[in-house]
Amino acid sequence: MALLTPEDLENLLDKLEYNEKVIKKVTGFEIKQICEETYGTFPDSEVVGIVPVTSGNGIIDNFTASLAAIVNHFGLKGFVTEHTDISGYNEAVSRRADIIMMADDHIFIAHNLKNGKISTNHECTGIIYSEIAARYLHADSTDILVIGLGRVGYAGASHLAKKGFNVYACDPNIEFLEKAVKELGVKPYERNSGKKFSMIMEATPCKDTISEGMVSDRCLVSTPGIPCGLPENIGKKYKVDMVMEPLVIGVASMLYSVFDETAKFND
Ligand code: NAI
Ligand code: PYL
Ligand code: MG
Repeated sequence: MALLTPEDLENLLDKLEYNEKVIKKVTGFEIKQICEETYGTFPDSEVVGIVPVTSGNGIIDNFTASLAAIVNHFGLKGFVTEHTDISGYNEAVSRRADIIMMADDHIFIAHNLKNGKISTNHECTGIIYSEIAARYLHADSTDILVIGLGRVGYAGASHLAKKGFNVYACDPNIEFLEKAVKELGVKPYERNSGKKFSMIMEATPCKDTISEGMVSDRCLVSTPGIPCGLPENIGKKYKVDMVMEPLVIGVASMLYSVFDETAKFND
């Protein structure tokens, strides 16, 4: 399990502001619009209780404070409980939280206590980063490459397959690749095939997973992966557009996934 570090969380809202500009430029949409359309939901002044969890590797400095800043950035009222773990959960409920957010080393959830909806950061991150890639204004086909078929990548590949994209994927874990071929109908991508892509979703914990042979003349790399999978020289040489940030976009996706459906989407 790749864990965030306090360094990853530095200048979070500056990184978000930069990525929001890129997303607007390469898709024509704001991140809020993409989230609203992806889930058919809308915020309604929900109160979000954020509970620090001490299990495993323990508290990550600034993690829950970052979540509160993210929740407030998206117009909701967020608070971090004074207590941790079960005591913190109890405190959040007694302080009338509508949504609980908390993470151990394996799973990071958002749970809406009012409508029962619950989501995980991995799935929501895979969905939103693949949705951003899929909306690339300069896409040259419906072919899209997913690099990494773990918890995030598989969710992204599944989302794209459901939307009807021609999904290619690669992962050294043969079991994961075979599962995606069998269950999602993705095509295994051979690195020496010479096939290039204008849309790439990279979800691995490894750097430089993207090679020169993968990149079309105009290409969007949408990657939650930490560290970055796009080598700097390739990014510069091909003027690759890239959306990459360590937490906020995935958390926005989690929040929208547990909001109530909007009336306009109900008819
Ligand atoms: P995971 O460990 O479940 O899956 C990673 C997959 O990448 C594995 O199947 C592995 O075999 C594959 N992989 C490794 N090297 C590869 C390569 N060279 N080419 C193709 N596939 C390769 O990890 P998970 O949970 O899916 O997270 C993926 C990355 O996303 C991690 O770096 C994690 O820290 C990050 N992450 C970032 C978030 C954000 O908001 N930015 C949110 C959640 C995760
Ligand atoms: C949500 C991130 C994205 C990538 N890896 C995930 C991670 O770092 N998970 C661990 C989060 C632990 C939080 C700690 C706290 O401060 O409450 N239990
Ligand atoms: Mg993110």
